Amino acid sequence: MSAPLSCQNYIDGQWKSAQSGESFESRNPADWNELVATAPKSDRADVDAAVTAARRSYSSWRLVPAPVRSEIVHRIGEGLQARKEELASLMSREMGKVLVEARGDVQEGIDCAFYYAGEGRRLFGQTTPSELGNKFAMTMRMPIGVAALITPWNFPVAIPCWKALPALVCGNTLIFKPAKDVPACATILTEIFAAAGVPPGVFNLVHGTGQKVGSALTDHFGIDLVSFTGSSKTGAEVAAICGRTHKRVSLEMGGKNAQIVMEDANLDLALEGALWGAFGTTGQRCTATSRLILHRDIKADFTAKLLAQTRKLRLGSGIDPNTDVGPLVNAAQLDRVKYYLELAQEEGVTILTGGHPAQGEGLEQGYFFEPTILDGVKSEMRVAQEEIFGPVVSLIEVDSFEEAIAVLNNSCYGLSSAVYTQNVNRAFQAMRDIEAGITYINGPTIGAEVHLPFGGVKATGNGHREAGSTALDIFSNWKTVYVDFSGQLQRAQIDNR
Ligand code: UN1
Repeated sequence: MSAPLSCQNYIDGQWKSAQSGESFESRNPADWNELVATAPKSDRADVDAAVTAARRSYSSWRLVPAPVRSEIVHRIGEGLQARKEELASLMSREMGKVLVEARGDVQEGIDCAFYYAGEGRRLFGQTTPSELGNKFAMTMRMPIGVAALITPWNFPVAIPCWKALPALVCGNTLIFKPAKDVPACATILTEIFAAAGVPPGVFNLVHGTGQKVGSALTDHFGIDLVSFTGSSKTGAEVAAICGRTHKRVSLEMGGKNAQIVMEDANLDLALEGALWGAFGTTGQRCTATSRLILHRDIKADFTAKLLAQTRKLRLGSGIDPNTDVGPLVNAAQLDRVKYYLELAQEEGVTILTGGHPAQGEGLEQGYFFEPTILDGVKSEMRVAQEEIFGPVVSLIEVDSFEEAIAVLNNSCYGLSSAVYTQNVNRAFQAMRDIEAGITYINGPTIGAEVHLPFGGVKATGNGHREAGSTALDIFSNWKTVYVDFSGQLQRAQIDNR
């Protein structure tokens, strides 16, 4: 057990306590006796200080050439590589994910850094002919200003990197508000940013709750943009406040992702995909597979195999290399999953395995829940409609491919989706007809890569796409520039030919 980390805010290049002097604790969800960190319980006063620093530093940071800004982003990637193991084990202790996945989370941050480091030498605009002679027309990307990044606990490194790195390359200054469950990961990440040479005030860290820090950032007139990942309920509140205060807002919210398995699928492959998609990260991904839509011809066989494999999954601390499934992140998440299991019973579904907080040696002091399979689920039931964010998967039987697509689309969310079929026609129909931001053919719903757009439709998002070159559209404004070198007043749209 390592000594607890004493985290601080990072404002204008200085590590500081909250002005209130108060703090909160971060504990290991696999063993709540282990204190992982303490962190400042910040409020509006700390947010004000961070906004002042970010606004002041914006005037110089926006003028640093983008290739120079991206050299710093490259060094952040190197810093993440150098501290990967340390960060991964800290992450596993702080929010519970198994070590291999924690390494993957850091790796996603590294990949993101090297991708956006290259973007500093592109940031392409367009040149296009003018309708008038001796006149030049072009577009260029301009930074937006001060951006607030409000991030969740399930990807404590990858998601802040998805947001911060393109935002920095575009020339914005930032205030990072990590989820209150992961202050230690956020602190190490901030140390890496500072060591890479991000100037004081350009990247600020303010710890605390959504109610205090998140809302102070969202309604602050010194903030130009909010990039939020979290629940659809909170996202709707964030969007409403940003609407009233004229901010750009990018929202990445819930999912109720489904994997379809057709009767022509490679069943062993579909089984591996389902296990990984449903129970990887203890189901705590916004891309997690929470519905399995199974063709009736293969359902019995597939379900029997899935059940056998699920029963073999080993629960435990994420640090233990023998663990397949770690704990839920906190007591509130455990209560949420328990609530949905009660609801499932009221709705009359069959619990094939799991269904309870897990008992057993080494699990007594953690938020463990048994990997759970619900059978006999109907598409309209609340367990099939609402995001659970835990190791629970619902089986829905269908009679045809058309019905499978209709069931998949019967959701207010639309993030990720997967179809297992060996029929190329069905694969292409699925790509066309599925209502989701991401569709996998013969792969699970989780595992998006950083150089492609990430985001969803319907209540999952508000039209933006993180990652890839599309993230640049969140963090920059287009400026259109006309240069008239005729020496005369030329009037566009006036018929002077
Ligand atoms: C999330 O759960 O919010 O596609 C992000 C994936 C990961 C990212 C998930 N690369 O599953």
